Amino acid sequence: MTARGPVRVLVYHPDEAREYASLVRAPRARVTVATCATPSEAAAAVAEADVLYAWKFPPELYPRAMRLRWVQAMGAGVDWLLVQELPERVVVTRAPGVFGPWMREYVLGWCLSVTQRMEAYRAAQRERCWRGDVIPERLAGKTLVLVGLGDIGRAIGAAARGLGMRVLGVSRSGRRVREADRVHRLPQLRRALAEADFVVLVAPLTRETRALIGAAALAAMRPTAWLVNIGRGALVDEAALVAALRARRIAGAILDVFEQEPLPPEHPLWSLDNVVVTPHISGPSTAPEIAPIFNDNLARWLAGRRLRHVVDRARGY
Ligand code: OXD
Repeated sequence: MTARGPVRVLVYHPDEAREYASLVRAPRARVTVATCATPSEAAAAVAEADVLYAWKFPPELYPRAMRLRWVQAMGAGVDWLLVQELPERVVVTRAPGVFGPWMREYVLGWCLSVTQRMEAYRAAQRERCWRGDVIPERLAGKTLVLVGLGDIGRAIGAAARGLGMRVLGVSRSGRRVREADRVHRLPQLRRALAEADFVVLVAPLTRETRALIGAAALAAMRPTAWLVNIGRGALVDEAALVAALRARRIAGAILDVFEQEPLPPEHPLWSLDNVVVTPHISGPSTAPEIAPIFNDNLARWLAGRRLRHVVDRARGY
């Protein structure tokens, strides 16, 4: 993994490439930094790149990246990166620790909006109506099921327990973690779902997790339970979800991610009264938060040391 000569870093981001590039810290004699914001700019520059620091890099350009050895992802998920076109020799690194603090606030904020009956009070206020009959519930004592127990899932689990919730986890390994009262393996998913007041999907999208929440999983949930998806749209069979929501087989869904993004205007999820749609903002990437992770790894790369946060490409995360 030792690098020789100036290392060429290509920073790719549709809107903020310059900001990410401006925060790259490395001796200029050892590193050159180029920025690209469009696929055509990237097509012209990718052949020179040793390192890619990127958000949703166009996969069709990987075959031209003959020098490429390392990609640092700017986002939480790496499914867009782990494509066939990416040569085996390329190391992929993630940015753990950054997204959990954002996403735990998103999840608990929306869970609280349900238990605090916020929508009902706001609607009543618009009608100048005193709804003393609508009583909030306590989040404490309710059960949150986390499907996915990586650093983000565990950050959510810790915060939920801090509010007195019971936390059950579901993961591939079933390994116990401090942030959950109990952990099930994936094949026991439905057993966990049956106990949930809130189900939070925060698993990576892999062969094993694609369409994990289909008709059978939704049927295992209680009619009072809410589904919160902050992972990937394709973790859920959207047609089955729409059917379950329409039939009120579950209470509702808070959805930040979708099979197709932006969610098409004609999609039925927009108009269901038991659905909240947010535009994939639960864990935003910001250059100042990702930069220390990249800079630490870049220093390691220049020193010929092992990179941190390396993705297991066979596992998919
Ligand atoms: C993602 C992200 O990976 O929002 O989707 O970070």
